[in-house]
Amino acid sequence: MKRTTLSQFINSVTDDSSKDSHRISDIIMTIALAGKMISRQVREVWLDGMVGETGTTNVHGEQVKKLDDFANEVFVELFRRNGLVGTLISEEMGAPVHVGSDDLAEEFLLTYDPLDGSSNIDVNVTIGSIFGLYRLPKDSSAEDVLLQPGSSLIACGYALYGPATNFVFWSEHTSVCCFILDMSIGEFRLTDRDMKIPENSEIYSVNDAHYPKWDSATQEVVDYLRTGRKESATRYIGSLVGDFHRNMLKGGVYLYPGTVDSPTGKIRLMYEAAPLARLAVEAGGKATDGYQSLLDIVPESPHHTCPTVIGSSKVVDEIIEIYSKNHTNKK
Ligand code: AFP
Repeated sequence: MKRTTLSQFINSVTDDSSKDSHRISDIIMTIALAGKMISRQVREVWLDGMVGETGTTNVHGEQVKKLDDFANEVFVELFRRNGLVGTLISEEMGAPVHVGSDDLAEEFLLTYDPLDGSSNIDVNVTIGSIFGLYRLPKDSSAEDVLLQPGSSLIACGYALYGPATNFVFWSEHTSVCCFILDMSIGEFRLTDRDMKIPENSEIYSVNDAHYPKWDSATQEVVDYLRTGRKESATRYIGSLVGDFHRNMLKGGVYLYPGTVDSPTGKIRLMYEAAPLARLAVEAGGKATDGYQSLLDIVPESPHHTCPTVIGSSKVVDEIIEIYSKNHTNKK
């Protein structure tokens, strides 16, 4: 018996009597399609001459890769055509883009990092697309209505382009579930309908080269992870989504702390930190900026960045304790 396909799975969790449930299912299927289209291009990148940069920089001042641009356009094109969500916010677009085609669409905001870890594109190392689907307050006229915290996510997940392509998501109607792309039929197949992150692990993922620029609390945290626990191992791909996926399977913690020069760090809240934080929490893990849950932070702008710590609950608890001890000592 072959494994359940994504379409079969989505059909089984969709409430036939609810327009809302149908809409969420259609949105998830569209994101999975985007994942398949991007996955195909990632595999052809060397043959299609799509390596390298476009020569432009994005809103974060980073060089845009040709594949970043392609992946962003895949999302825009698919959602412009079907009009299922009101607004898109992407790492690669300076401002939110309106694509909705009916009243129901206006209740949904889709945020995404079309290609996370793009510095790894040209070296054939795992990258992925991260998304968050937010429900917007009804009839709100406030201008900042798009600035939603991770606690108002109703679905989130990622497509991972590694040796195989995975699609992992959580929604109001499901647990965290994992699929793998069956290339022979072009469909994702279910591998786990209730993913749980191990409670503890020796793995930590951080860019150690930033050590001299961290504050003393963060230095203490990383010293502890390195030498203060019974066992310790560093694994850092440089694609958050890749590090996150490994940690979901094996346990571990991913950290991207702020530095003295850049206290909020680099990870974008609305389409990187919050969606992955929500997945981790729904899978039994934890997520913090050191002092508060990542799910409680209300973004000040679509591209808001925040210090990020996500992973196995026991390790994250230990990290929170070190931060809070330092905070108390400073008072
Ligand atoms: P890009 O998607 O712009 O490549 O950023 C990737 C990322 O946000 C995250 O996926 C990595 O873990 C992190 O940056 C790597 O940053 P450092 O090179 O500073 O470690």
